[in-house]
Amino acid sequence: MSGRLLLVLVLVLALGTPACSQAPTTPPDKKPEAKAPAAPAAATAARGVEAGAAPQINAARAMQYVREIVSIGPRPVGSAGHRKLEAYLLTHLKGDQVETDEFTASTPAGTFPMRNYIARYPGTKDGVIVIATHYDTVYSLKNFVGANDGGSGTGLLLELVHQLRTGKREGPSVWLVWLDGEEAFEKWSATDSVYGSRHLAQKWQKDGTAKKIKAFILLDMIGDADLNIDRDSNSTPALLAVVGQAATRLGYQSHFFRREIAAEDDHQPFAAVGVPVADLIDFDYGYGLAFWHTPEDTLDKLSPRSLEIVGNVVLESVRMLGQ
Ligand code: 1BN
Ligand code: ZN
Repeated sequence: MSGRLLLVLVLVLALGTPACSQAPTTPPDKKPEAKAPAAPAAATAARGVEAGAAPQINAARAMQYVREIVSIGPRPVGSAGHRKLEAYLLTHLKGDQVETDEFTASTPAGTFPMRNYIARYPGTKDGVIVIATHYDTVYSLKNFVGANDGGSGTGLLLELVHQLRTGKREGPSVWLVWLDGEEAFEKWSATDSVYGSRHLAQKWQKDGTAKKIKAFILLDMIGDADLNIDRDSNSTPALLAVVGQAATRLGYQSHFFRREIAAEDDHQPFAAVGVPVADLIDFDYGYGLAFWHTPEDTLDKLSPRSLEIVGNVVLESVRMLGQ
C-alpha cells in the first residue's frame, strides 16, 4: 500500500452499516439488483417524475463517454490531451450554463494555467448540491490514460448532464464540477495535489458560495468492474449516511462501504471551508491496487454497470437531500 498518501486502511466489519460526441441512446445493460424496492409504488407516484422516479442512468452512454475520453490518450496538465479533453467537455456542455474557473497554479514542475468547469442546473429550492470529479491524469506518467482515475468520473458527470438539463427540477440546484490538477506533479503533499479544488474552495469561501452548498459529492475511481466504494473517514458522516441509504433503497448496498479508508482527495479543501462532503471512491483497483497509477488503468477494467450503480446512487442521494 502506498505510503505517500498517508492512507489509513482499516478493514471494518461494515456489514451492519447502512449499508459522446454522438452519444448512443441504448438503454443500460442491466437493471439494479432487486434486493430492495426502489420506493413504494404509491410514494413514487405521489412524488412524480422530477421529484422521485427511480433514477435512470444510461450506462451505455456513460461508458461511451469514458471510451471517448480515454481515446484522447494521456491528459496531464499542460498537455495536448488535456486541452483536447477541455474542448470535448465544452462541446458536450454547449447550451448549458457553464463557468470556466481559470487560475494559475504554481507546482514543483513550474507554473501552469488550470481550469475548473462548473455547469449549473437550477432547482426550485434554496441551496446547491455539488457533484464533482477530476479530469486531469497523472503528470509524471506519460503512458497513463487513467480510464478509471480521471476518466470514469469525467464520463459519468457527462451522463449526469442528460439527467439534469431537462428543465427546472424539484429541489436544490445541482452544480456539476470538473476539477483540474488533482494529481501531484512530483509527490503528493498538501501543496502538491488538489490544485483545482483548493482554488475553488477558497474562491467559494470568499464569495459566500460555500455557505449555500448543502452537499459536495466527489466521484473518483468509480468505474472498476469490481465495484467497492469505500467508506471515507475524511467525509462527513451524515452525508455518507444519506449515500448509504440511497444505495440500500436501490439494492446496491453490497457495493458500498464494506471497508474504511482515509482518503486525501478533492473533497478536503471544501470540508475545510465548512461544506458537508462525501468522497465516493473505490480505492481497491486490481489486486493490491495493481492498476492504480499504472499503464494498466485501461478501459477493459471498467464496467458500464459500475457507472450505472454510482450514477443512480448519486441521483437518489440528490433526491433525498432535496426532501
Ligand atoms: C485518487 C486518485 N487520488 C489520486 N488519484 C488520491 C487518493 C489516493 C484518494 C488514495 C484516496 C485514496
Ligand atoms: Zn490518481
